[in-house]
Parts: sequence; C-alpha cells; structure tokens
Amino acid sequence: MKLYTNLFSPNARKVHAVADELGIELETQTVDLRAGEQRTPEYLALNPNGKVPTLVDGDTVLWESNAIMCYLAGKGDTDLWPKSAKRYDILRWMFWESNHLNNALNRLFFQKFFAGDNPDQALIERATKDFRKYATVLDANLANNAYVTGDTLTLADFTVGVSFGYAVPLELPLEGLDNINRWWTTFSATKSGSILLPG
Ligand SMILES: N[C@@H](CCC(=O)N[C@@H](CS)C(=O)NCC(=O)O)C(=O)O
Repeated sequence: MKLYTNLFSPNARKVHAVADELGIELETQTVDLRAGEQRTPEYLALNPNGKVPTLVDGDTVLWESNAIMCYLAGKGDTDLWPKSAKRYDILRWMFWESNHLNNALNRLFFQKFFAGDNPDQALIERATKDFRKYATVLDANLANNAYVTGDTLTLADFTVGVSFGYAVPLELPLEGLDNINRWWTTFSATKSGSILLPG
C-alpha cells in the first residue's frame, strides 16, 4: 500500500500513527505542498481535491484521512475499530473532528504557516474561539472516559488527538481543559501517539 503524504500535514500524520499502531508498513511518497506537487495532473488524477493524504492499494484509491484510517483498521480485527455498536460512536467523533475541530484547526494552520506576514487577525480570533468551543465538548466527554470513546484506545483518539500536537505553534486555547490535558499527555507519550506530534 502506498501513501501519498506530507509529514507537515496533521491529516497525513493521523494515518501514519494508525498504521504504526496496527503494525502496517506503508510505502510512502512525499507530496511537496509548498512546491505545488498536489496540483500536478498526475496527483489530481488520484485525488481531485489536491490534498494529502491519499492511499493507493491495488485498484483502490482512497482520500480523506479518516476514511483511510478506517480502511487500514478494517484490514484485520482490532479494538481500534471494533465490529460492534461502538463503531458508530467512533464514527461520531471522527465526523465531529472533521466538521468542527479540524475545521477550526485548519483555519489556524493556514494563517500561521501559509499567510505570510499578514495573517488575518479577525479570522484567527474566530477560529480560536471555535476551537475552544469544540475542545470544551471533548473535555466534558473525557471527564468520564479514559479515551475518547470509553476505556480503550480507538481510531477516535487518533483522529481527535492530532490537533493537540499543534497546541504550542498554533497557540490553542486549552487552559483549564484538564481532562484533555490528562488524556493527551498519556496518549502522546505512547509510541504511535507520539507520531501525532509535529516533528
Ligand atoms: N479532509 C481532508 C483534508 C486534507 C487536507 O486539508 N490536507 C491539507 C494538509 S493538512 C493539504 O493537503 N493541503 C494542500 C492544499 O490545500 O493545497 C482529510 O482529512 O484528508
């Protein structure tokens, strides 16, 4: 299986971390985002969105990091992606991440790393406020759970977790969110969890 990736990307990083946890070795090809390699005709034929990550497995071409994570975990039997009703709770948090947490993170990410000398301060304020709003929802959930969907590690932890690796460079508003801090400190100290941290 080949992953088109860039380790600068939080969405690509999640896939690497899950592959590591599953013991799956991926062939990788770095897509140079600053050089615009994601917009070459060859790459757009694989992923018309012009974004990383993209997985190619034989005739299967898959984009969207969260779908790729499910695909990798679905190759075997694993508690990360159990074949039980818990799967829907995991999916809930994966959709939530994609719609809310990751949306706020992406806006901050772009302003911080790609907007040059003139980041849009109003946009940063709005995205920071949104991030805090959704992080508070996660914090309340973690008050009763060791992990995002209960007492075991699942794909939901990898999906949601990647944002918190960027807490320092993106100045994420995490003050007082003690449950997140406890969960993230433990998780990011594990071998696969540490892959979520930008290197
Ligand atoms: N929802 C997509 C988002 C992918 C995405 O936004 N990738 C970014 C890096 S984190 C990218 O490739 N950006 C390059 C561009 O938009 O030109 C996923 O989860 O895979």
